[in-house]
Amino acid sequence: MSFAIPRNVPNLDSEKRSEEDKYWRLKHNMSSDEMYKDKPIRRPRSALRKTLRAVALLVFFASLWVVYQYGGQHRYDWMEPKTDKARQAAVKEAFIRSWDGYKKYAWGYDVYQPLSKRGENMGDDPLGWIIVDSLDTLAIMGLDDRLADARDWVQNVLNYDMDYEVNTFETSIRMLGGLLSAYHLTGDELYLQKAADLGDRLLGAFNSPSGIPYASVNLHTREGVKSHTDRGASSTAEATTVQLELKYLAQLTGNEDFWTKSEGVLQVVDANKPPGGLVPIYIHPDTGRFQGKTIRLGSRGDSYYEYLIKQWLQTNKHEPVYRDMYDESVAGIKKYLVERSYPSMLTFISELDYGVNGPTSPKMDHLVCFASGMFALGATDGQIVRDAKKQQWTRQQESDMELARELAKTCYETYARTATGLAPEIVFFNRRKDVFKDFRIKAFDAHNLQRPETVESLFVLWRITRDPIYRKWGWEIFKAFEKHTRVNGDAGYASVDNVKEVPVELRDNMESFWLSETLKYLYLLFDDSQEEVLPLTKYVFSTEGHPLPRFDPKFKTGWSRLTTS
Ligand code: DMJ
Repeated sequence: MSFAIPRNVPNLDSEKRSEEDKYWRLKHNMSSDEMYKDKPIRRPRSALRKTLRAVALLVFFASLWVVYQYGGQHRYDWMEPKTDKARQAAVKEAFIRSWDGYKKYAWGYDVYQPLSKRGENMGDDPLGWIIVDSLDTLAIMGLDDRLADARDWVQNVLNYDMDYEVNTFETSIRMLGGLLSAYHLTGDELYLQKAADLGDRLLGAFNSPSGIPYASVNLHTREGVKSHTDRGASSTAEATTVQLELKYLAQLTGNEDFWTKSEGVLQVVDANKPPGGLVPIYIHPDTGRFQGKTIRLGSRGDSYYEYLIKQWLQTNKHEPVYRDMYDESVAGIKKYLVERSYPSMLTFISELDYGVNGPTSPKMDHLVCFASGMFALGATDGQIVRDAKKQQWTRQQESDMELARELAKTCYETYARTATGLAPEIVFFNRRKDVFKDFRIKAFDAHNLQRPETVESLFVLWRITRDPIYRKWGWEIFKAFEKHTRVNGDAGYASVDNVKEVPVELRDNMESFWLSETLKYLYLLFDDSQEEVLPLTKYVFSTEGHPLPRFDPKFKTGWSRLTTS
């Protein structure tokens, strides 16, 4: 049975208070008198006074202690579910609250503003940004009625024949990935039809001189559109993070175009021979050459590395070229980017603004936190460590697992060490021995957009190590989201303006990845079903958290590397 967690409301009015009392009584099966178990029995007057005074003092010091220990969290902890099952139910409740708020106030819109309780589309017509991105989470959580509402909308409203330029990458990972995962989980042909139609339209983005997809594509004319900024360059991560989706679509439909166009991108990237397998964050669709020297595992660089290892796993290891590229990149990351902070020696991944021969910058985006799960996945291919060790266990696997664990700890600390318990968008780590704070958060970077990368890695590490610490950390993070990002009333959850300030100022936006990733990963983190749900040995999770099955590919890799590591 699931139950709702009352919010932390510092000044409860009497009506709310009595509601909460009622809840407490129900939960503990008590009558209203029984609630006050510490109520003294009648005694002679003087004894009564003394006892009262002692009780008052006790209560006073106990309250001081509680405030000191928990600060504003006390009311929340009071109701805290203790078992994994109850915690999973609490995550599901948060999803339901988010979904129902969206349904009530912004149904069908692409953007949801839970504070002003309204929605907006990005173009003239809706793309299904929130609904399509959430289909598989609805299926995984068994929310069948809500999934039926969503399906109706997809069938009756969603039409991708729109004269509108969409971002190629975002539309692929959120819409195409969402539809494909929903098709796999439900077997409902509607989702495959929509995916095939959308995939056809997206293919226009690849008609560039180099085969590197344009940043955008018009869904009606199917013409690719160069980025209006960055001198027309596409982001490297964006160009290289559509392959899982398009390859699965090729496998399902038998249309080889989806396969060849998407894998061709990796051939072009590799032909640049990036030193250490570390790619600059821009690549130009006209030339297929990298633009600029900035290298990072944060924005515009991140999922390039993620999709190398996942492409290898997706096709049941039939395409070793991607494993080879991945291994080269991990060696490069360890050589050029892994550093430690003072005083706690937190492992972090720095950035290179001027290529591999330049100095590193100790800046780390929250986005980088996906890499912990990626290193673990790369070390064991999704198996539990103890099983992987039974076959072969190399020094590289050991070191990748260690890096995965260390980075997960760092990412957790970026939550645990703020006033809200929520991580900011970006931190700067400290490399000076005479400074006693491991990282600082600049004012401009202090927001939290409900991003999933840390809980995603905690989920992967839990599955791979079975170390309960990852559930413990995941629960702490969920509590912080619950406490600070829940919107008053029934509208759902919102982003936070500054994680260093309590009480928080909320931002009027609820991201679709809150539903497709953050809450899905937290839900799966606490799952204890007898038969493991979506095992990592059979599935790859796309960069948007959409589980796609591994398969023996119909099509073969049409290229090989010019040089290998
Ligand atoms: C998601 O859309 C995806 O995880 C993407 O790869 C990175 N950014 C967001 C979540 O932070």
